Amino acid sequence: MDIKTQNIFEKIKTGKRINADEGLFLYEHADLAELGLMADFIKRQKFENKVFFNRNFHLEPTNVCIHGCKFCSYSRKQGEQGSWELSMEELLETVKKYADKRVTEVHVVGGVHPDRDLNYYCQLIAGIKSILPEIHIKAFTAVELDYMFKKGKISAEEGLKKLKNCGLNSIPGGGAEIFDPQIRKKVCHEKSDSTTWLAIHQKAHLLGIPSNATMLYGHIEDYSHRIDHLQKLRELQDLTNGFNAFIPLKFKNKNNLLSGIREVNYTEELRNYAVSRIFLDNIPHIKAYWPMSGKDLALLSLSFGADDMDGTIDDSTKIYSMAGSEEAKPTLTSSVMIRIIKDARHTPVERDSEYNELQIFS
Ligand code: V47
Ligand code: SF4
Repeated sequence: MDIKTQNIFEKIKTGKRINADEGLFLYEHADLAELGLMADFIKRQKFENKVFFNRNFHLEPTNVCIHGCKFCSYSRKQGEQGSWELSMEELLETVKKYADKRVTEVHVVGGVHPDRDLNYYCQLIAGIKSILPEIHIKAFTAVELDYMFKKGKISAEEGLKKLKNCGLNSIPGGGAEIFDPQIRKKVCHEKSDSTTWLAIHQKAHLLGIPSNATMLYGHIEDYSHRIDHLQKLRELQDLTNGFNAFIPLKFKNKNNLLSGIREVNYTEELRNYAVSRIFLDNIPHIKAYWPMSGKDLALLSLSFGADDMDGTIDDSTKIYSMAGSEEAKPTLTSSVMIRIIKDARHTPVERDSEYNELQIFS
């Protein structure tokens, strides 16, 4: 280990926070095995050998979207070939299929549809709760929420309160992309800016609605933009402590306007997991989102700081298969999830959406 890495490891061992320059150094120069060692040290201090998962499914009401993010392979304009707009009845029929399955969470996410508003989505949330009263509803990125609130001429605070009253439990981490305004302008100039994303999450946390955060990386950003992104999340978490998990999302290049960009390789993905774990000392969970990265890489990332495999999914999301993920039909039964985590020599723990431990499979 060189002297700078040794100093950083010393800080980690004594529970001190690393700064932006040190984060940048790790991205640019650190040896991958040494990064893994440091990230795994932190992960084990927090959770020992445990790896979390839940039983969940996704509900994607529509892929019609007013925005045209260049990295997106999923959105379509209204009426365009490949677009879908599920009716309330169709959505609730899908939910009914889960009445006799042991799922604990539904993740609702979709395009920013021009005609659907806060009342519509409140009705959807309440409808889901009437069918599955115990389910945790994690719904709507800050970008979808921003549109609902603006359309309804309602403040974020009032809008979030209304959704919470209808049954919303938490907010997923999507829409964060990369906070740097110059990069954001180039890859998703139309949608909510980073200040708005952060403000909606802050408001949610203050209202007792926890959330997750993502970072879309591996396109046109450089390491300094990633550190800036992580720093903004760390600062907000210092204020609110409302983020449960951070999910790094590697840019996938199929069927979108950035298809000319080569995807980063496995070593870069592992580097990114490790730096995220080391830098984000105040966000408890680092999620390896296997429908995006593939199961094998997700399992490897568990030795590079990640502690959470998200959930069983039940082939209910299309975002990543449309962007070229190797997981064309993402589904894991809980028994397979348990087996692959055990095969990687970790202890699987089924969790609920607030990370309460439901069952340990030791
Ligand atoms: O915001 C879109 C990303 C996100 C591509 O909170 C892409 O538990 C890679 O946020 N390549 C939505 N990424 C998904 C999301 C998420 C996923 C899993 C768990 C949670 C959680 C949240 O997907 C978007 C965008 O950043 N995305 N296109 C692409 N081509
Ligand atoms: Fe719309 Fe989200 Fe795709 Fe952007 S990433 S075009 S906001 S669905």
